[in-house]
Amino acid sequence: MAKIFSGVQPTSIPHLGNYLGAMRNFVTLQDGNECIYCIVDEHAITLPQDPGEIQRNIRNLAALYLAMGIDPKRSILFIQSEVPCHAQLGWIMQCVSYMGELERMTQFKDKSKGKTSVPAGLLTYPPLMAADILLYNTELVPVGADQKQHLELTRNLAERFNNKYGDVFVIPEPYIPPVGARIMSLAEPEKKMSKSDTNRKATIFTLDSEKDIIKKIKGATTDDEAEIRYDREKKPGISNLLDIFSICSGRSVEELVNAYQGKGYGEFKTDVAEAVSGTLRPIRERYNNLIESSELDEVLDEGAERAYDIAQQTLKKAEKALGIGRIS
Ligand code: AQP
Repeated sequence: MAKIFSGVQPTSIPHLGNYLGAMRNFVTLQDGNECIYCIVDEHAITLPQDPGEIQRNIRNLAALYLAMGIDPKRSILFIQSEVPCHAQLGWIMQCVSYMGELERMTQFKDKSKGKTSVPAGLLTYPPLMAADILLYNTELVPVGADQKQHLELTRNLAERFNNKYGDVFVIPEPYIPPVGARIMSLAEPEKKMSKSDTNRKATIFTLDSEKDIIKKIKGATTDDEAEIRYDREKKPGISNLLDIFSICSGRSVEELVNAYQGKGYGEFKTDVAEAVSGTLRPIRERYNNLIESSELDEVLDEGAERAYDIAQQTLKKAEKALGIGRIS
């Protein structure tokens, strides 16, 4: 039995990469583990958001968590900003962090590139993420490959704190799946699928219609050869579709490569689209039943209460170790 924590930003509807790389594993890890999942809305505001849109995204994400299979009887689901301990421990973790190590984070470099004024929150996002994880004595963090560096920083900050102030934090391990950890853009398969991609053909969102899914997969960038084989470097488009197909069909990449020998990209793409539609269809149907229900608010209210009970104990321990506040 492991303690699991992870989160997703309500910056838009989660995409296929978020689902295959992370959220799908959130569901399977519920078996035999203690899971806590979060809607990390304080992370979302590291870049400006429209208030009305982020409200809608928060509710959509809550409904999608449940639609994907998060069971509130087994797991805690809550909104980050509704448990103030995150911001409080986030500040403490900022004080433990060094500017240099934060500036070296790839995501910070990518997201600040070309900007004349960079929000400070973009730089201090990783210490807040460290706080999210450390508050719950987390042992395992299911994430996509792009979060590996932030996870390493979390471990370093926790160890640095423990070495200086005593054993307060559990040191977490990442859980990165062998297939699907880095789903690539359909338009430019050398870069990862991303919510913020301005090319709408690049990203499949988990609530896309079947028509859109088929259109996006049929239009996915591939190559001039007519051979279906797995080669991430030379055939990034086909390899990405093979990864997606493999997870959505439950068949191994090797099995698929053998099955599609001598077949054209057209037939292959039609079958990939069908597998993706088949995976997302039940999620969309459950989402439609949940989005207007009062069940969502009940789950989030209870989730915030249960999360707070755990989080405030760790926060108190950290504050006591540092000697801040009045220690009773
Ligand atoms: N392309 C991806 N393939 C596999 N996993 C991915 N994740 C993100 N993109 C991929 C994983 O999804 C979880 C939630 O991500 P997030 O909401 O924190 O967003 P993000 O990592 O910043 O990536 P996005 O969704 O593409 O947003 P933008 O465009 O804002 O950068 C994480 O576990 C992440 O690893």
